[in-house]
Amino acid sequence: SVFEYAPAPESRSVVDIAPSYGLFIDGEFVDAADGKVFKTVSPSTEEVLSEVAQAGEADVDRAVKAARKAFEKWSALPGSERAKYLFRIARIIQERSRELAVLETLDNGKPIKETRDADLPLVAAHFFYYAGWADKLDHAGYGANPKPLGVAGQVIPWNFPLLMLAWKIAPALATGNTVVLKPAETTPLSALFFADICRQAGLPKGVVNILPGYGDTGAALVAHPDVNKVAFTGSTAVGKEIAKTVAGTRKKLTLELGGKGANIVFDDAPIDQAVEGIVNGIFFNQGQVCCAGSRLLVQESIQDELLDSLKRRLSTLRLGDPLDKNTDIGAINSEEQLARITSLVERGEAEGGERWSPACELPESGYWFAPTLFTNVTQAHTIARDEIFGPVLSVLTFRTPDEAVAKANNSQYGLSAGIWTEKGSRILAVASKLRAGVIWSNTFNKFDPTSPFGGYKESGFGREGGRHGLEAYLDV
Ligand code: TXE
Repeated sequence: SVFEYAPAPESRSVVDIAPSYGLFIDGEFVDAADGKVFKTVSPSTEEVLSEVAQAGEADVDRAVKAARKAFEKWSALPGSERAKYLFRIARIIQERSRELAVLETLDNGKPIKETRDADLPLVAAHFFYYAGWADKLDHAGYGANPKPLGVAGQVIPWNFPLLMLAWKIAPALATGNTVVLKPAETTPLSALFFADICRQAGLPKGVVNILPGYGDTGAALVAHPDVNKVAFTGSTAVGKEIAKTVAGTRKKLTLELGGKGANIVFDDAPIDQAVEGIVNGIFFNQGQVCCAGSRLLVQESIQDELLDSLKRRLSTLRLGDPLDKNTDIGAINSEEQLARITSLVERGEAEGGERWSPACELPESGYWFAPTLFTNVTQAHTIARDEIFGPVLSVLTFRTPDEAVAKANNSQYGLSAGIWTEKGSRILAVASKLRAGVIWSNTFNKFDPTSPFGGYKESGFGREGGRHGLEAYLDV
């Protein structure tokens, strides 16, 4: 299959990390105008990986100007020509996927098993998928000759650094827009490697610009008057700030924000399969996933059996060196995120939740959190309401399907849900009542570039992926 790629990466020596990186503007790596830099560390060891230029307002302006200039030619290319570049980028990603998987694991802390088998194949698949659309936009269902918007300002988080970049950049380029993207401050490296891949692919200068930096860099990008489209994935709080900035301008906006996904297990569910799905739902990427199944809703009659199996399974998970291909649970991305998780877990205990973790030794350096289960949780508890964004599962029970639906929908968020049952009719009935943008049945955290992804309620608006993902980048 075209989605297969290089053999398993095994050590950090497969990737050559430079001691310092510049901003990527107009096809060149350059210093920040004010010379500012910041360090990026490996969360599993706290080792400094590299020093990265930090973009300020002047750099944002320079990058947006480069993207504006590039837009004239890029948008005028026939779609079939843009497709060639995107296919080339997709193939280079496959060819360099060992490097990229190791790099992502080092900078983010997630297990190599995940970067190798999930992130990288999905990144390549996303570019292949949107490459395929570039010459078919007349057939996207939006009428003949839909127009690109112009310069897209894109701000992404640290939990899937390269995949979020792919979700943002691939549809933008396929539709003829140009891009200025700000990666998260804790994970700039794979985006800078991607910049190098753009050069390798011969992508015209200025079509993609990468500006590492903190929140103020993102804020300057979003506010820049010559940006036509803003795409953001991150916290609900920052999403609301961005919505305020964009209000009153003609910028088009999509927001992909937090979640508190319900994983609903009925009494007829295949228990072993459900246990795997629950584990994948909340411990994949240490739970730092917007669509994580962070609330387990289990039918009361099978609660004991399910929790026994789940605890046995959790006791087999291996936590440690993310570059070890047997590792299931890697490091938390940053000290700040670890502090956030810790404080919410303490709150969970203070409010009466019962905390359980398997016996598990945490490495001495780096940022770690053991897989954690909370029982004795009610809907009023903070840990049942707030996004924890960590390896922490809150268990609640229900008796009837209606009660399951009511509890699942009792959230400010509406991003994801899972339904576990053998009954097809029940899957359809329950799914139709859930207020969530993505619903899985008898599986969880499955992604595919052909499927639109996005939220209801405070999880944001707009869709990424699939044909719907084109809409965000076109005037139709
Ligand atoms: O997010 P931020 P943080 C949630 C999750 C997590 C919490 C905080 O619950 O615990 O958010 O994480 C940039 N204008 N999610 O603090 O700050 C920032 O530099 C423009 C869910 O890391 O939202 C980074 O590039 N940009 C989420 C990006 O926004 C700004 C993924 C995300 O950082 C900015 C991440 C500003 N004012 C966190 N301030 C998901 N939906 O998957 C910051 N940024």
